[in-house]
Amino acid sequence: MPIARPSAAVALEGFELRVVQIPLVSPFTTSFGTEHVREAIIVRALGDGVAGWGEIVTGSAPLYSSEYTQSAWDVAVRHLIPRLLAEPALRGDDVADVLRPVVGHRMAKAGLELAVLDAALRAEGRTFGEYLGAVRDRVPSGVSVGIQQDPAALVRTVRGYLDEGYVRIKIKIRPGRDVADTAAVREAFGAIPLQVDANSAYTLADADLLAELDRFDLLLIEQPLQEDDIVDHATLAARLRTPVCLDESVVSAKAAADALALGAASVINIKAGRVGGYREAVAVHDLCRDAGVPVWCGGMLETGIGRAANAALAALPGFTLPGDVSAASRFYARDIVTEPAVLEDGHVRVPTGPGLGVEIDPVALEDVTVAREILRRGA
Ligand code: SMG
Ligand code: MG
Repeated sequence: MPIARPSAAVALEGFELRVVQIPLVSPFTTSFGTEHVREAIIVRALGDGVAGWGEIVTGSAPLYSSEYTQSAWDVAVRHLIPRLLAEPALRGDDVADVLRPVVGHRMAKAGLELAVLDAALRAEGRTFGEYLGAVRDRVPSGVSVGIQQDPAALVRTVRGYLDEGYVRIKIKIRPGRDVADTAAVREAFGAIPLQVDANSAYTLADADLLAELDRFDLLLIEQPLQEDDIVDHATLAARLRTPVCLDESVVSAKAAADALALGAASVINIKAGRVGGYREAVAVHDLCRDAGVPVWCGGMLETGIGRAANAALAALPGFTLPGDVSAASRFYARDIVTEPAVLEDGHVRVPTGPGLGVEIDPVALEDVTVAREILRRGA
């Protein structure tokens, strides 16, 4: 079900970029490091009487993927924004095609696409969910739990999230913090929906160890091997009973199709930033749906802007597993939108206002902004 009706065109006058740094309510530890502050780039597309918001989900260092704040900022300023401003008027639907000559830099492209789409849809009075093809007004909410001090601390942390109502738990694992951590959560909470995410921390030589996780009846193991290890993932998947889900490896609809054809994954995590935009994310959704492959919506610790977009995306019909679409309070004491996402009965609502359906809290945004630049047409 490809996007049925394109967005209106916007006569773009410029873009505003901001680097924001938002403190996390608690440190977030993955196999590649610990974050205390979320750094991201907030985009504002400035049109003729309209404006739209987007978010570039890069972090401060190239650890999850090769992109990071300064690479995204540089490519946006020097290459991507000039291409967009060279168009007299632009539909959100055309952003990906205009930016296609630039290789890679998918998160940067996705954030710019989102800002243009938001501007166009606000002008039309249409919601982002309608535009994408959402079929639900709320989505089940899973939570991603970082590596804790020890398994006992992990159990305490997970208990807190279960008490809040999260319907699925994902725990981060790394070598040395895998089987015992997973066992502790299984033993403490019984048959809860549980999955693990390795963020590329293993190699095929760890296959026997990873097979020990089979006994925990996990929903899936996410990205055990490196981004480029598609063939190794296929070899591993054949040795595990736990379904293999790919995150980092799926950088496009083509990459998703290839991974499925090779048997490298039986579940796909969809993140718009990682695949270069929301339209490409819908393409991944569509091909998985046609192939009968379950998908779920990943998260990049988004602010209220990207979080609203993810809720809309996760409301598409092929998203049959709960996503990492949590309440804003999972990460932030203070979001940059006036109505941060909240957990209601284990679900997050898909916003219903025009465009992304969230309004920016200008004071909160200003307070977390550490760099700002405006690029205008013809300047
Ligand atoms: O937004 O809830 C969230 C975070 C979910 O674990 C999460 N994301 O590999 O899936 C993943 C990680 C990547 C984030 S590290 C910047
Ligand atoms: Mg992941």
